[in-house]
Amino acid sequence: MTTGLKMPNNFLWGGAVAAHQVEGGWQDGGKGVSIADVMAAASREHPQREVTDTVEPGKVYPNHWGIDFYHKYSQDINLFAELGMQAFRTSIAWTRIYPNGDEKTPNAAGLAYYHDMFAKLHAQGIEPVITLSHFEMPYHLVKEYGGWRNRKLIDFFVRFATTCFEEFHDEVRYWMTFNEIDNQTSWRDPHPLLQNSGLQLNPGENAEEAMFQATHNELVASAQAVLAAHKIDPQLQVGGMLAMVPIYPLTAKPEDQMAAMRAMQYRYYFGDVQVQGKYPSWIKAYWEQKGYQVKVSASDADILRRGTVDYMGMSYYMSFATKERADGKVEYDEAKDLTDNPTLQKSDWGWQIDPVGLRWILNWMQDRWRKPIMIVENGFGAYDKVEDGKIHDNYRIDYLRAHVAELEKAVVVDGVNVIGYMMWSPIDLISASTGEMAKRYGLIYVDQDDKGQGSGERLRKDSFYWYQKVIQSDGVDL
Ligand code: P53
Repeated sequence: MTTGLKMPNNFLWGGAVAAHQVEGGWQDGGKGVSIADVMAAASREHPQREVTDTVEPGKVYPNHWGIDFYHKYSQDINLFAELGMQAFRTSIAWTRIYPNGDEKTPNAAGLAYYHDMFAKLHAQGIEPVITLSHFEMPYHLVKEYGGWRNRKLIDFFVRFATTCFEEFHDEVRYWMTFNEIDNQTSWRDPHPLLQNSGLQLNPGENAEEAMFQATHNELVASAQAVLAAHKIDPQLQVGGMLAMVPIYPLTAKPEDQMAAMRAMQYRYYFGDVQVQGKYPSWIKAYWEQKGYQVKVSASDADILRRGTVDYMGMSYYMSFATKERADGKVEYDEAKDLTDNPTLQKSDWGWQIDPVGLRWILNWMQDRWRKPIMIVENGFGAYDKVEDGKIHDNYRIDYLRAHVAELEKAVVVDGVNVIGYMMWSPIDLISASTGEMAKRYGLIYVDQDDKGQGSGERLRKDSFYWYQKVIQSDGVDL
């Protein structure tokens, strides 16, 4: 492949995971039950993960074991060091620190676990990058309080965040508040509402209104967390985190252009609030037309205005396309208004592969928000085959190479301020959407199947050696 462009010296190359997808040890060290612990596995054909009130016999709960990172982190971090990773993004499981979420004092064993992990990372010269809430809120907060539609969650989250900042501010500089807060714009699907906000809809409840209420509370909590972090240690960098998916107009028809503009406004208003400190104008008009009563308290506007983020974290996997609606309305409903893009190929899970879209969205973010950007996820879920102890995952290398090449153009040619790239994922893990192990993302293979069976052995894939060269050469050798 042609050589890539040289990336700045201080650019952070790394890899990302989330606690619930790797740790396992779901009842170890005083950990409480998280929403991920009651989410049964699904499959590619039937992707809907069922949430059960209790752990039911006969059902498969893959987040109970993850890839046993809870016990194996030390050896896995050695592999990350061998890979050359300069940064490692994971999350702090809320339920290890506050097992039920509403306690007054934190769980010492949980704090000790992360101190140890961060020490191990620093010993290997790897910078930890930490998400506070990555699809793993305490299930108690769902059952007792109704999840994020309840304002009490703001205090619980801010207490958790403050504990983490006080405890780890010498060890962790880069933080993010909520993972992919914008995934909830597909509110017609119950999964993101549950996964992001712990919402189980009441009979007759309007899902979209509930989404706006829950995410308002999250945006206030996020802003309060930023303020708390800067008070504890002004050096701390706190970001938002969005799943960036460009939504293109299908054609040059003005109506298609308008549909795409509204789709982008709708999916990314979270970023407007987190960066600009206030809601965009279209939202208030929209709430009014729909008759939504989003409860906002008197001090919220001031908190949002002051608690703006230091940078924007983002994931990138794919792009969407949309077109004019048959009913002529300029509205966006993610379950109804997306259309295939005939110019793109799809992954086995139907995700449209679009490397140029990464350059496109980085430019869009730079122009709109003018904040540093950190790519904290980008990767390819695929079936892998082990042959004689080797995994020849050229398809994954092709995906990553094409995306890194476009990232480099965005940084070097277009001048976009991207401070790091953390691919998803250095190691195989449990898929968030389906709970499968078979949808593999790793540069390191984990010998384990969808039911948790296997030796758990770690094997370096071909992509491991490829990424090692990319990092060593500052992005020149793709
Ligand atoms: P999985 C949807 C669309 C884009 C990214 O996803 C998404 C999702 C939700 O699944 O999630 C992020 O494992 C998420 C990770 C997740 C990763 O993308 O469903 O932050 O936790 O594992 C890949 O294939």
